[in-house]
This record gives sequence, C-alpha cells and structure tokens, in this order.
Amino acid sequence: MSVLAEGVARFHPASSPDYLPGEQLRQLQLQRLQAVVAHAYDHVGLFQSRMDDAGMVPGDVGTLADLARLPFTVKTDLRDEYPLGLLAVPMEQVVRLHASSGTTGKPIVVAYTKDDLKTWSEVMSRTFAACGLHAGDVVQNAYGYGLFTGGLGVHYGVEELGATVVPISGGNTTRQIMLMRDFGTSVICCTPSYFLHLIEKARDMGTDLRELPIRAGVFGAEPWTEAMRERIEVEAGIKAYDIYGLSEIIGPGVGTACEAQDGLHIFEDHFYPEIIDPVTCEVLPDGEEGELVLTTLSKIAMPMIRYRTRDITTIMTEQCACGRTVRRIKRIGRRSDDMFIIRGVNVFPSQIETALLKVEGTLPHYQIILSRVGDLDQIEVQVEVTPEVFGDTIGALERLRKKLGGAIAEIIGIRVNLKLVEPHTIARSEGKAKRVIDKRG
Ligand code: DLL
Repeated sequence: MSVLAEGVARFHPASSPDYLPGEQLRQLQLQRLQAVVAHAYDHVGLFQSRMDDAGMVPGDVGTLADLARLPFTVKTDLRDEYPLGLLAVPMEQVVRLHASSGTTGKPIVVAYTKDDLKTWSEVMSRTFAACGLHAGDVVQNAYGYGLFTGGLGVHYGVEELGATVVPISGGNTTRQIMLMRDFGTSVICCTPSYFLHLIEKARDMGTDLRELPIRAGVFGAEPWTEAMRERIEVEAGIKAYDIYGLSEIIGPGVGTACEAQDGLHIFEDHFYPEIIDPVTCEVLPDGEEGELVLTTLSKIAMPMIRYRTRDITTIMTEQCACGRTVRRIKRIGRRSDDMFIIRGVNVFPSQIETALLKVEGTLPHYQIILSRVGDLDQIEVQVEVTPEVFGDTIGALERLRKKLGGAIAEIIGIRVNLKLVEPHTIARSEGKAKRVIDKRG
C-alpha cells in the first residue's frame, strides 16, 4: 500500500476511534479508566493517599459516573512533587521528559514511556487528519522544539501521518518566510500570535502569503478568538485550525478542530473530559460552561486523574457535521488564571481582543497593562493602529480611540485608558504571547 493509501486507511471513518459508536466508546473508556485508576493507585503515593482519604479503592470504579467521586489533581500537585514524584513507572521505562516553564518558580515536569510516545503520535496524527492534512503536505513546524511539548509533539504526529515535517522551530522569522516559499510549505504549525508576526514580516519583505502554496495553519497553545481566526484566514488566505492540549495531559493532541471548524473534538478514547463548576467543584451536564477537567485513560508514565486544567469551556451537545462521534468542547477563550479584576469587574484578555478586531483601523497586536495609582487599579490597553490611521490627522486618531473605547466598554462594562500606538511598537512573540503586564505588585 502506498504511504498515502495507508495514511488514509488509518483514519478512514471505519477504523479511526474518532468515529466509534457511542456505546463502544463508553465501554472502551470504562475499561481504560478502571485500568488507569488501579495503575495510579498502585504506583503513585499521592493518588493512593488521596483515594484512601476519600475512602475509595480502585474496585469502586464500576461505571464512568464513578469518576466524579475520585479526588482532583491540580497544578500545585505537580509543583509539590517536582520533579518526578508523580511517576508511576521505574525510571528505566521513561524515554522522554518535557517541562512547562510556567510563570513562577519551578517548572512542572512530565514523563513518557515508549507506549506513551506512540499514543502521542497517534493523537497528533488524528489531529492533523482532522485538519485535512495528508501525505504530500509540507508542514513547517514553527512551534518551539525543546522542553516545550509543542515542537516534538507536532513533529512526530506529522511523521506518523506520513506528511513531510520541516523542523524549523520558532523564531528566525525571515528564514521562515524564505523556506515557506522555497519548500512550498502547504501547512504551518505555530501559535496564532506568532503567525500574526509571520504575516506582518512577510508583508514587510514584499511577500503576500496568499500567493504562496500555504493552505492551512494548525494553531494553538494560547487562547485566540474566533474573530482572530477570521482575520488570519483572510489575511493569509488559509484555513486556520485550532488545536488544544497541555503538558500535564500529554502536550498538543488532546483536542482539535475539524473541517467543520465548530469547536474542538477531544480524543475521548485517551482523555476523558468533564466540566465542573470551579467554585463548588460539582460536575456540570454537557452544554454548561465551566472548568475542563481531564483524566488520562492510557498514559503509563504519568497518569493524571481528574486534572483541573483551569481552562474554561463547554462540552457541546450536538453531533458534529463531520461525523466524528468523539465529543467537542467550545474554543477555549479563557483560562481562569488569565482573569484579572479591575474595579470589581472580571476581565479576560480575549474580551479585549474581540472588541478591537471589530474596529477598522486597528491591528491585531495589543497588550494590557495593569497598574495601581494610590488605591485605584488602572488598566491601559495599548493597541497598534494601521500606518494609514497613524499618519492621518489627530482627529482621525481621536475618532478611532472613541470607537474602540466604546467597543471595549460595551463588552467588559468599564472604560479603559487606550493608547493607540504605531505599528511594530508592541513586542512580538515567537511562542505564547504575553497579553497582560501586571505592575500592581
Ligand atoms: O501549550 C501544548 C500545546 C502545544 C497545545 C502546541 C497546542 C499546540 P502547555 O505549555 O502546558 O502546553 O500549556 C497548556 O495552554 O492549559 C491552555 O490554557 C493553553 N492552550 C493550549 N492550547 C490552547 C488553545 C501547550 N487552542 C495551556 N486555545 C492550556 C486556548 C490553549 N488555550
């Protein structure tokens, strides 16, 4: 069989777990859940003591609903057990470590056995299949290689699918554009904010991405809005797919958009999703918004039971037009960690992004600066504007400021200090964008 035929066969509706009939999927999930809970209980001290405290033994998990009785795992557990206290296998079975830098203190470390790496390649190739990639595609991988899971996770997924990976990593933007042209890159993988930088750099170099063979982007690792997706699709002439994942669970490959581009399918045969009320910790029914909690169903080196992601979303209830049976979550627009409170109002960066993308004359580059004057919190939003507006009259800038100020106030309910700045003023990211600078101490 040719590589193309194999790739297609592997992900054919009849054989991919993405299309398992509901009952079969639930059965598989239950079997795997029982096995992973027993594995974690037998080999990880923290899980064992938490279950003992809850008065539970692995044999108590008789149905998928019993999952809701198990204790949660949180990010600080990984920090407290730094580096490898949550390892469930002897070190001789670990073939890879990754780490997530986090914003403060020690990173969190995650480990993989050979079988875990196979699972990861599988879910990543299913991700790419859902995004319409196939053998023959030239995939430029501009996620960072190294301890970050983005680079290597994408890398092996592309190879597993049978497409060509160009392992360029992040940064060196001029070279990215040269290779995109010379190699006939058909798909780019990076953070959405880095892709915005690429579009801009290409334009500065006199290259219009719409005239290159690139037809799709596989973007994730940070929140981005639907409005940003539309902007990227128009400006680069590509389809922009959203992919989701986190180091604690596996890296990228937890969920992906498909051709219908309406939410992200979770690879439920490996990662079981629940939505909880972040305050009461009650499990919410599908269709309600809350915090995503994930349980790994097949991870061996470092299983995670009911990991609280801090990501806010909703499990969608309708069947997807693409025919996949694995459930979908809505685009993750916000993390509970990203929320800041200004004058008693909860604000998420994505709300600012939605507002500014509605107003003509602005560029999709912005930053939010929080400070304190006396006892009062201040919020300043810096937004780049197009060269045309910037070079226009003071009156034109003033009109734009009013319009944008109004659009932001309409969404978040308070007025912000707006600073309209020249193009290229705000620092560009090569990985995850830093949208908020908090100087409040
Ligand atoms: O960012 C893994 C990844 C790499 C995902 C490449 C997609 C592509 P961490 O560094 O551990 O892992 O960060 C995980 O990033 O909990 C979310 O808050 C956020 N995140 C990841 N993907 C998305 C997305 C990788 N598509 C954290 N939309 C997660 C919104 C995302 N947020």
